[in-house]
Amino acid sequence: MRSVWMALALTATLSAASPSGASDGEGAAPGSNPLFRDRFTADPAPLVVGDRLYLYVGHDEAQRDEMFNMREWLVYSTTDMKNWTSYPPIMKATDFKWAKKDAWASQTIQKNGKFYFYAAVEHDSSHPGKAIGVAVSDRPTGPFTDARGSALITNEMTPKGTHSWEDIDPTVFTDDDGTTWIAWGNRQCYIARLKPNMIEIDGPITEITPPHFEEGPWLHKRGGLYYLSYASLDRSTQRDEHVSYATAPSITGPWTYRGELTGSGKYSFTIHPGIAEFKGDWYIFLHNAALTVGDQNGAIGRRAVTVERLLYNADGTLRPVMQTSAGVSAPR
Ligand code: FUB
Repeated sequence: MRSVWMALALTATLSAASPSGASDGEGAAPGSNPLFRDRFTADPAPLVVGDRLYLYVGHDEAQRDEMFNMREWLVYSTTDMKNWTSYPPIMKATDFKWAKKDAWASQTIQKNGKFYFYAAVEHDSSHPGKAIGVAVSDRPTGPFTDARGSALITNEMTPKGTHSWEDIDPTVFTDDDGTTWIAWGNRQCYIARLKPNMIEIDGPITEITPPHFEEGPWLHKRGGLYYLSYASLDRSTQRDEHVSYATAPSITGPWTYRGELTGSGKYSFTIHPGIAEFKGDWYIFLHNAALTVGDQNGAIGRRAVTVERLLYNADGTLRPVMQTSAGVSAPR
């Protein structure tokens, strides 16, 4: 089957061939974008623990025209959104013994005194296609170890799906009643309840695909309103992903499409939102492909994470977000 991703990869690599993007960041204001300039990072997923925000990312290591080369996940932390601490890699894709490769998008959540890390990887030939694993640690900075010894979600569990990479990009959210939900997908968006042990699906998998859904769902709640933000692609008019969102009065819906939240990430086909409230302010993390490291330009597989403030209107809708160079270094 011809992969849409492969065609888009070529387009995105070519369009990224001539950026005079951000480079090593010497002299860059703390909090300006991209956040990390010594290596390529993607798929940002924030987690707040006490007075510290942890940001989980995939490590982009694509060489030349390679589409993706992602072998491990990294974590950074901050207490002020401006100065970041880095740590050793928290896990490799192949630390899931049943996985072959591809440390794709992830999210970590705290529950029962532990940290649960959900991540997309390529399964071995026993369950071909992408799959979602869950790993656990006593600390947000890991190291994380496989919590099951098998995938939590495999391609066979979503049989109506059209392609082998549909089960990616987990987002996890604990509701006020203590129930944790997991949503994920590419082209189709699914949601299911997790058992209290956090490592098994509880009950049915429901499809909730919103308009123009491409991938990268992110669940959050503010006041009484639930938000499903996601990388969207209107295939009739757009070449690169934007971020769109839907809202609902409950985690089980009904979801109302609210339109686009952002345009595309500079030079990037993908964009991947991650949202968190930290010390009274809301933030949206994204990625673009505007960073140059050494002689390597940004590309579909050489991305860089960014952050912007996320603001709400009085009715709970979100104000449009622009990816900027100043990021949160800009005065309010
Ligand atoms: O980083 C690999 C894939 O690209 C992610 O799983 C998607 O969300 C897109 O960002």
